[in-house]
Amino acid sequence: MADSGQFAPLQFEQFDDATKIARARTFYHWMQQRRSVRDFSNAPIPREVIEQAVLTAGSAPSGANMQPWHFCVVESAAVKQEIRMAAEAEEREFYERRASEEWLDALAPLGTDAHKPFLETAPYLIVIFLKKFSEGAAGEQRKNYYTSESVGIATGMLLAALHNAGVATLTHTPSPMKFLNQILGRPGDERPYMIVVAGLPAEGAQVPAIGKKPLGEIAEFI
Ligand code: IYR
Repeated sequence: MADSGQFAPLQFEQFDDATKIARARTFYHWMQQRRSVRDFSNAPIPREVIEQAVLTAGSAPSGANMQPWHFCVVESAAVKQEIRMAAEAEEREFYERRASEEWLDALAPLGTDAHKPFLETAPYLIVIFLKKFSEGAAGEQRKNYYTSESVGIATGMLLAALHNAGVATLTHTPSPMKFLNQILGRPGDERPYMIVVAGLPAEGAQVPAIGKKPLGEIAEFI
């Protein structure tokens, strides 16, 4: 191993095979119950749940450990309203003009439209920004690597952490999302990556009757 860095002993918990299998099954059973929710209640969620989930996301691997993400957690009703107004304006453009027939056909089973009340109803909007650059120790600009891979992994871990804590989510990407830099006061070189809407489902919330592909369709062992 290169001797240019500093190293510490790995902390790694070991399980016997039966325990490995049991844990893998339990985790899958839990995770396959995650659904994208579009009908949220305004019931509050303790802020610490969100803080812990963001810490989990921030523990993701990233290119050269540059951690090229920033999480803006929006609780303010006024800011949520601003985001909803701007997002719905983009979505109207999308549904009325920008989206191809093929795209609208693909979305039909989800029953989505330009109307996004959940952006105000849900207690939290977690807006994830992707940073092409980080600030070095001396304030210099440093390039980040594999940024979309890194932020994608962190976002997946955020969704898993919130689901694990009993918080429902929606990954929402009004396009384009540049309005988020302006509303949230983020630098122009950060790319809004995703809005993760987080809260509890409204009573009687419904979700599209869609499923996931079986193992044989998504994987092969060679
Ligand atoms: N951003 C739009 C459209 C949309 C696009 C995809 I791809 C989806 O999986 C879901 C929605 C909207 O939120 O309605």
